[in-house]
Amino acid sequence: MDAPSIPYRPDRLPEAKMLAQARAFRDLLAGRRSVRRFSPEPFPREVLETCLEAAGSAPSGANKQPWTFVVVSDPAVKRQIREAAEEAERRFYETLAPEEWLRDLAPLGTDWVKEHLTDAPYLVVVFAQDYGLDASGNRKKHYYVNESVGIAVGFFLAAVRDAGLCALTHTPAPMGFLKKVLGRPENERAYVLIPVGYAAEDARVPDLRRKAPAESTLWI
Ligand code: IYR
Repeated sequence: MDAPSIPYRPDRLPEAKMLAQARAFRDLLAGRRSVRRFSPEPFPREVLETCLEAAGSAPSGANKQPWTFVVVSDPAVKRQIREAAEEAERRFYETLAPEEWLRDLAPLGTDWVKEHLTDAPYLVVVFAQDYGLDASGNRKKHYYVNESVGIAVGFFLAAVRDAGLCALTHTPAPMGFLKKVLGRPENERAYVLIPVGYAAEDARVPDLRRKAPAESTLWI
């Protein structure tokens, strides 16, 4: 039996408009920077809800949508997350990180202090579902989980940028504490933690250079 389907006729653009839009979107994304100093100023919750809907429109293995977004705004929970993250990060920077890794991080100016975890109005904690659980607790297969969740996070970062807000893809190492603090079920694993908000007035970012197209693209 054929699976049910519906027609799909996405708008075509005239070529000049196609190029103009491609350039505008490239420029919008090129202006995105990872921000580590946030203003505590709030922004409308509906904007974040909408950006999360954009994230949820990402393609995923067998359309399983194997992600959960936990949005934290409760100051006590943010503080708990910051304390646990800083404890893990302090161990990383002071003992675990190999020399080469620390050298690679030096241009970013990062250290174990994570004020963004309490300053940003929202922390979006993304969980990957390694398998599904139905209502009776039976395991359901999920596919290409890391790829699917990574694409959803990419959609989310683009949506946040388009809304004029800033974000940071933060992966405190190790991230196991997030599952405990947020009481997530056995099938979920913390994937990335994303503070979202306005950049602080005095925020600065490293003077990074992006690869030129010829360094990353091959046309055959
Ligand atoms: N998790 C640490 C270290 C860190 C690692 C990478 I790779 C980065 O691109 C940035 C930081 C931290 O968040 O400081």
